[in-house]
Amino acid sequence: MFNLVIFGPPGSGKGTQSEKLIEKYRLVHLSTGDLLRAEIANKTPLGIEAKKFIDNGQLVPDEVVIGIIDNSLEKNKEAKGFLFDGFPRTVTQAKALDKLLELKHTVINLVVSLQVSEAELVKRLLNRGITSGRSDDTNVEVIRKRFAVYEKETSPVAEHYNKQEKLSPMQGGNTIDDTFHSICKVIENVLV
Ligand code: B4P
Repeated sequence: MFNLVIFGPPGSGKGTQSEKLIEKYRLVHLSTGDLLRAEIANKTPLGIEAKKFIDNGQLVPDEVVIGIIDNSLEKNKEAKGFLFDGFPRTVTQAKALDKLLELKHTVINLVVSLQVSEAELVKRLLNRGITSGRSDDTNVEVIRKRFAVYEKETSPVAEHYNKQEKLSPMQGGNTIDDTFHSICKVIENVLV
């Protein structure tokens, strides 16, 4: 089994690269952002609650997203591997993921951390906001709040995986294809 985490600030290209990586490596894509947006679109009680946090630039509570990931792992028992996109976003989530994978006798093999300048991130998110209709991408204040939350709550997750010698920092400010090729090179090194 090969399990990959794609990590980085909002707009760093996690979702974009994940689409390409799942096709190439046949991994099951678990994006907590997508799963939460599906709950919102279906107006489930969980979605209605999550929307308040997302629209305000905050993280959805740990127990909610950990529950979503637990369910998704159960639903995909035959998977050859998973690509975790946008999860874990806190050290609590990272520790919970380690435990869930241990129960399945597997581990995270690699964490790709995309590094992009803040100016480029703002540009990308506002651009996406024009076409996606995503309410968290249209307001600069909400975008800045997401960066602040990332610094405080999410960036320590990198150290969690650094200690496990699984972290691979990578330039994410290049073109989509160049970034994809760099990620593939690192994956091939881990797979041999
Ligand atoms: P997510 O859905 O995870 O999204 P994101 O961080 O905003 O964006 P991503 O990095 O995937 O960017 P993308 O590739 O699309 O999170 C949304 C919200 O959900 C969070 O703020 C939070 O509230 C909640 N949430 C999700 N997971 C959670 C968790 N685990 N715990 C708690 N809360 C959680 O790229 C962005 C744009 O850039 C796109 O338009 C793309 O086309 C463009 N782009 C990408 N790569 C490019 C490149 N190389 N060059 C030029 N443009 C590029």
